[in-house]
Amino acid sequence: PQTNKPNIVDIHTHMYPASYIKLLESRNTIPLIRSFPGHPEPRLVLLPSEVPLLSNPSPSHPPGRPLTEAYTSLDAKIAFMDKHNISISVLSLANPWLEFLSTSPDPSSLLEPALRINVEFEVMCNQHPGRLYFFGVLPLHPENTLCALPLVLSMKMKFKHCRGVIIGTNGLGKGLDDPDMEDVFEMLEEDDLPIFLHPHYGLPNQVFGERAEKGEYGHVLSLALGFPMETTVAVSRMYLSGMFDKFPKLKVILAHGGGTLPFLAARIESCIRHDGYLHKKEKEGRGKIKRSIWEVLNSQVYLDAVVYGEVGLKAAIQASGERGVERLMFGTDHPFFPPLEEGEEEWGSVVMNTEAVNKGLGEGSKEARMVLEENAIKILNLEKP
Ligand code: 5CU
Repeated sequence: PQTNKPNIVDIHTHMYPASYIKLLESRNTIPLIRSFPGHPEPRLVLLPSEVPLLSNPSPSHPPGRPLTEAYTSLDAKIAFMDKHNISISVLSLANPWLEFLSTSPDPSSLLEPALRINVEFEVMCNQHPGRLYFFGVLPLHPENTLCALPLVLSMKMKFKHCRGVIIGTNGLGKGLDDPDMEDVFEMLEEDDLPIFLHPHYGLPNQVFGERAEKGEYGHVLSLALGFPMETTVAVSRMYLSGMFDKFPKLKVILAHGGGTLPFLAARIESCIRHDGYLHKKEKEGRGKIKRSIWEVLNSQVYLDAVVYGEVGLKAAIQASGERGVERLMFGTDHPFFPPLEEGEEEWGSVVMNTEAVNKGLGEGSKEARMVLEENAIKILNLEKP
């Protein structure tokens, strides 16, 4: 990395290892990889909002995104890191992880791919000592919550570079307020493995209307609004169900600055305080949420800084409490949001996130250094470069 800028730690940076790519190549429902006539690169089709476009693909703009080497190549990841002054990356499998396999009747069918992917990440980390860590993937199957146990155990023991797990908002199929998730949360709390919570589904297509469904607005509505709302709903359900009270040492890192949680936390709090049903339940001793959403945000939740602007960044810090600046960690979302024109080497999406930190907190300030580098080192127990 260049020496005149602070080193950056990127905690939100994805890859699809070789075995996952092979899996997607073999599929004909999403997630899948497919080639379209007239387009040299195969395309990666992931999102539920892309399904309507798959059955009738536009010849000029087929669904999905080009599967470039940025998604698959470790050399490309390292070159990206060097270009953007990133000294350490905490890699994770991108959405939708292994959720599409959870419909198989045999829970163990998830175990083998999960194990293989985690091994692939560990091998990558070993190739670049000190520069790479990863969030592992879990085999979450509705029929057998404990099938993740051997992997969780080996994350601490065998995978020296594993610093937590990435999961989606669906959990075992019924969200993160599902009582069956308690087994999973308990294992992660016990092993002090933070959850990196990341969206995949967005909001239902109908919310965005016919023109969006026909692809007229590209991915804008699902990614800018659907993804953050999905995270907000998932973590709010988790909070309302009392999961944070049950697992007070569980750490949850929310993608994209917590979705819209920083902006909506006070509204959630007010709705709780003024809800007749919850009030009655509490009076009858049938359950009380012990801590306010603010207290949870200040103690168990961490936010990434993938918000692209100063306003969102400051909201995320403020929502995270008096010492909120200690709870934000920089991310890029690489390899998503690449430059669209050839020859643009620096990624505009990364520049926006870096500038948000530098403008919001002051370039070179102690606070900016914390968000760009130091918080992640401390929270995720990384080796200082
Ligand atoms: O562009 C996209 O579809 C995505 C995605 O699927 N996941 C993500 O993390 N960012 C962007």
